[in-house]
Amino acid sequence: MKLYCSANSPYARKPRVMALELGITDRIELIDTNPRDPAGGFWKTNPLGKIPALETDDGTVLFDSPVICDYLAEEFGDRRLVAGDGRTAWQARTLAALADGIMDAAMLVRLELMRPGSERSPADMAKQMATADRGFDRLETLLGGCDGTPDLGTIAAGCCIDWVMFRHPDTDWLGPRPSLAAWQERFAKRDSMRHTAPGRHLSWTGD
Ligand SMILES: N[C@@H](CCC(=O)N[C@@H](CS)C(=O)NCC(=O)O)C(=O)O
Repeated sequence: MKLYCSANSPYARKPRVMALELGITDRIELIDTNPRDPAGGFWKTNPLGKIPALETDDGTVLFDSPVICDYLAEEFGDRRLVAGDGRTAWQARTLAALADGIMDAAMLVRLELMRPGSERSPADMAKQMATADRGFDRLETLLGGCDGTPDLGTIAAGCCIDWVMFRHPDTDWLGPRPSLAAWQERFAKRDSMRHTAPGRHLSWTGD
């Protein structure tokens, strides 16, 4: 299989973590992809021009990240990563949707910050940051006190927290949320999370 991804995409990190947890990295080739480059041919793989996308061995293309993660959990994990910590599968998927939504809001702010100042909307950026802030409150409610069992939800949450802190370092995301901070610290110690942390290289070991 081929996973179109990049080193720092938080959405693409989720299936990379899943593959490490499932022990199937030998079956997946990582293809470093700039999704915005029209010359690279990636838009033929995913017409939406977004990573991650997974091409299976029979040439089927799957996107977006929740679909790819579900596929890996169903096909290779005996559903082991579908839900942990006493969550139902629906609760785990909702936790993943919460994490994805926080990343969407924080990504919109990042994209605004990449525009010239005159083209930014401070009101919209404030709205998106407030969404991310409320999302972090909910993450603390759902994860504070939980152990670090990996599943569709916790993997998305771990990728989300790390990336939001990486790209928006001026905000103190975990200081006011000590039980989420404790959860994140535990989860970040997993090999799958260490090898894929933002700033590491795109490889299965991060080296
Ligand atoms: N909902 C999608 C979001 C994927 C996404 O936005 N990926 C970013 C990279 S972090 C991307 O490819 N952006 C390119 C663009 O929007 O032009 C998913 O979960 O896979």
